[in-house]
Amino acid sequence: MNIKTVELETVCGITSDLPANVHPEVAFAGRSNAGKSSLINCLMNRTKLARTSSKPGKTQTINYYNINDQIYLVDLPGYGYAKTSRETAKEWGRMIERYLTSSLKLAAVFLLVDIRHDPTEQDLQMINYLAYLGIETVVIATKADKLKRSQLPRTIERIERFIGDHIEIRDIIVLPFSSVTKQGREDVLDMMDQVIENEGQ
Ligand SMILES: Nc1nc2c(ncn2[C@@H]2O[C@H](COP(=O)(O)OP(=O)(O)O)[C@@H](O)[C@H]2O)c(=O)[nH]1
Ligand SMILES: [Mg+2]
Repeated sequence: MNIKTVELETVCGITSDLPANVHPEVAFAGRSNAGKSSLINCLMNRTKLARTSSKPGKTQTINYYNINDQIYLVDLPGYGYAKTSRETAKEWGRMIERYLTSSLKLAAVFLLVDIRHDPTEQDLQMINYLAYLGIETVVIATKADKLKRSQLPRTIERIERFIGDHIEIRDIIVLPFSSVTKQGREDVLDMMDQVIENEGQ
């Protein structure tokens, strides 16, 4: 898809009502520091749309970006930040749960993991929960530029196997991505196109 217009249309805090959007939504989730803000900026061809940070755990809102008046890119708060208090973590859980269970227009979730590490316990829980809710899920392995190209296929396979070994999910797709080289950018945009197309049927 071609990005013509992007507008941060809605920002939801812990107690805000979620918007009743007419366009389909794709949501991006993952642990803090996985590279979510960088990926969103890369997809949108902006440098400072979503705030990137070396200090994780800041964003505690759900941000809705309206793209071309066709689809919403939904930026979910990152989880798993070590310094987050238990209370904040609980609030985060409730917020995500509310989003995932009540968003009528949610079409797919992209779950980001750092390609250099095995998915965490929380990543696995998230994948399991999404499967339980019947939400289409694609795992994005970020920071692919940190590996040698020759290591990529093996690493992607390893992550797929790791997920398969830990939870009973069939055919989970793991897509390599880099916001530095833009590898995987077209793949994600194509999947968003597919969501728009399916919506029109
Ligand atoms: N080399 C490399 N670094 C990345 C990539 N994506 C994110 N980073 C770095 O990882 C850190 C966290 O990125 P950020 O997008 O803020 O992660 P978020 O917390 O998930 O939103 C920052 O220092 C980024 O520069 C990538 O594709 N390649
Ligand atoms: Mg971020």
